[in-house]
Amino acid sequence: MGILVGIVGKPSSGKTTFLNALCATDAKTGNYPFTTIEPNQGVGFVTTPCLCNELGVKCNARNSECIDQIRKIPVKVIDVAGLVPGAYEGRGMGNQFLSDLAQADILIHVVDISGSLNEDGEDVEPGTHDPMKDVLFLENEIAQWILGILKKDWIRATRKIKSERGNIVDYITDKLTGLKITRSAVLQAISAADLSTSTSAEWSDQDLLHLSCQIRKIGKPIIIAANKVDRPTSKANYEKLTAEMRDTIVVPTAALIDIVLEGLKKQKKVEYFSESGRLSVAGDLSPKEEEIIKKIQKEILNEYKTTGVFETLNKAIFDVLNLFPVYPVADVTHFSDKDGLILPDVFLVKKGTTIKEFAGMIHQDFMKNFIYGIDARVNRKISEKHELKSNDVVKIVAAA
Ligand SMILES: Nc1nc2c(ncn2[C@@H]2O[C@H](COP(=O)(O)OP(=O)(O)OP(=O)(O)O)[C@@H](O)[C@H]2O)c(=O)[nH]1
Ligand SMILES: [Mg+2]
Repeated sequence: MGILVGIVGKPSSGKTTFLNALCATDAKTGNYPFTTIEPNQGVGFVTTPCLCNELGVKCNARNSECIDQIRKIPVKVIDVAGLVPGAYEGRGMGNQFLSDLAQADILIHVVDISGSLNEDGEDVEPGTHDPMKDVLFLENEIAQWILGILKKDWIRATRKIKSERGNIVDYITDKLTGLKITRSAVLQAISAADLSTSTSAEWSDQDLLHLSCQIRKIGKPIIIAANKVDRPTSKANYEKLTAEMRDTIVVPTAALIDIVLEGLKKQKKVEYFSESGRLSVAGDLSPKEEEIIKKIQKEILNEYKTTGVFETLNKAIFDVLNLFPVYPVADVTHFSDKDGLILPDVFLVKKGTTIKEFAGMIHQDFMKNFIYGIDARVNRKISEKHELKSNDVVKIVAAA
């Protein structure tokens, strides 16, 4: 199925610009609310040092790319309509928006850190809107959405579970399967909300809200892109938000600046590497362009190193979801597949994934017919319960 990243936020915060910068797409942007109605999709790349360097081989990347020994792993990204207060009750683009996000594993919340838009995404005096409000509102909105799904039929269902000795964890998991929320996430959330599974028929509305907040945290974690850091009122807000958000990662971003630099790069006027933020002049610039470049170098790249777009995706995958790369091979001596391609594929794996589950990520039949695995780095047999770790290279031995 692969990982899906959802880009969310209020109208005009820069979600589509962010998608375009991240995925080199050309979706429509605009300085008015609800430019996006139908979701836009793209493919972004997370980067990690490729194992070809460490293992001293020349790789033949296939499901990913390897450039200068950096492995670029594709991840699907979706940019949806702006979210306004009351969406879960149908305001703005309402529930459609939410169902577009159902399959997302993580959300990038693009916030207008300059504080120049009200909660509906309309222009206000720059710096007068507190971005913290947007953060709290979005968390609540998603939790309310989950709560709405849980509450439907709740009383009847919990009575039935009580009388028939059913399992509340299974029931909730079942209700939320459409949201890609797993049984273990539900269990974790119940425990974090301090609820007892044996008394679900007595859980109060407040309990259900707490539970929904925990499910949201675990099942749809959020990373914040503090966007539009190029604007004068942004820096103070960015520092304030970072200080206030202890458990959430906040990355300063300037999606529009990335688009501007990529545009100049296309015209061969600059050399620019978005991932590292390296920028240099490569051709003739007009005085105006020269001024823009100087300003970007001084106010964005010197200050924040990069435009933050790629960093946000990398942090989302590696620091929030805690995924890590694992390379499957067929030949453990040459680290190649059966056709001789070296380190062709890499998969993003969750902590706790066993070799047998990993086999299932490659092909259902591999899991069904799994016999054992081999850790290719040391050429040692591993049993089905063995948990994978970052940068493992493994062979799966399955019955034909
Ligand atoms: N200064 C500045 N402006 C930006 C930045 N990113 C986006 N914008 C501008 O913000 C406006 C809205 O951008 P969009 O990408 O269309 O915003 P959106 O969140 O997709 O908006 P909706 O689709 O209407 O919800 C546009 O005028 C963009 O050029 C940025 O980093 N800096
Ligand atoms: Mg948009």
